[in-house]
Amino acid sequence: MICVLAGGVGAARMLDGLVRVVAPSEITAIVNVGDDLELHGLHISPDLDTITYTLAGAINPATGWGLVDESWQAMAAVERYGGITWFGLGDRDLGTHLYRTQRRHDGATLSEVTAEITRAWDLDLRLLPVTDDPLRTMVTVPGEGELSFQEYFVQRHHDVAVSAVRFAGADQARPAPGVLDAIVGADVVVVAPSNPIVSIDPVLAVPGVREAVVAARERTVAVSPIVAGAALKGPADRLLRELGHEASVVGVARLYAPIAATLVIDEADADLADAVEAEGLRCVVAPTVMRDPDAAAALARVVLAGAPA
Ligand code: FO1
Repeated sequence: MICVLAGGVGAARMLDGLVRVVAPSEITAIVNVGDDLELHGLHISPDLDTITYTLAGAINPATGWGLVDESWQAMAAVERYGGITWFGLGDRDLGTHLYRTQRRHDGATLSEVTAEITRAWDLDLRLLPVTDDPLRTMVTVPGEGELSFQEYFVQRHHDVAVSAVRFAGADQARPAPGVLDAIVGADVVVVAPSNPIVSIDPVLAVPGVREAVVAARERTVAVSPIVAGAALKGPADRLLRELGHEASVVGVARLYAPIAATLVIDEADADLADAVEAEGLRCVVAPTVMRDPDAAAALARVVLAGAPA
């Protein structure tokens, strides 16, 4: 059984590779929900939806989020009224949020609704929100105070410097059903190439989760989201620097040393392999840029081989 700690786009691509290498029924993804938001009265779970749509082959390849072949009639109608349109919700994507919101009103947990949605897309892997309780990533921007994650990431195009990140609700949040068992029972725990600060940390912030991953350290393999000092997508490199870390595979190694025994880095960083190992992790050098599902499958094989048998 493979357990994957997952954020958004990078994790979705990693999972799209893993399902080509091991049976999807063998895979459980523990997914960040700190990016979730309430908008237009709807509960939106971007990381869960990005993974679902990617594995269903329905993702918008141009953006890495939302559905392919979308129409935008609802957003155009909202625009007429001067309503909120900075967070783009396609007409079919809205169906997901309408369903999730209604089911939550019926009393279903986010885990239960997520299982219904993945089943409706014929996905055999298990997607677990890290918690069914409220958890929201809040970002402090000097001079502006706190922004919600999507206000930072989308509304401000993450082009503002950040001085602090916190995960509102983390202290009261409980791991969703199956989360701790999935980590404890995993033959391999994979830390997907997601943003360490705003995708992986909120997952680890739920009480009990970090401890479970630390206990599984020897069979945990992390994939660096930083290649040659930069993020492939999104603000991971800038966030690392702004929060006092090194935006390199060595900086990622320092962050992940307590939770993973192995770090997979790209060939572009091969010269830093010794520096990574000096941080106390085994270092595996391999192509980590998942340009297509075959590249993702090749990386999945490297990751699974990276864990001691
Ligand atoms: N990202 C954007 O940059 N602009 C958007 O308008 C936008 C809308 C959106 C709608 C649904 C969804 O599931 C994701 C969406 N994203 C958008 C991406 C989202 O902000 C990120 O995928 C995650 O929150 C970061 O991993």
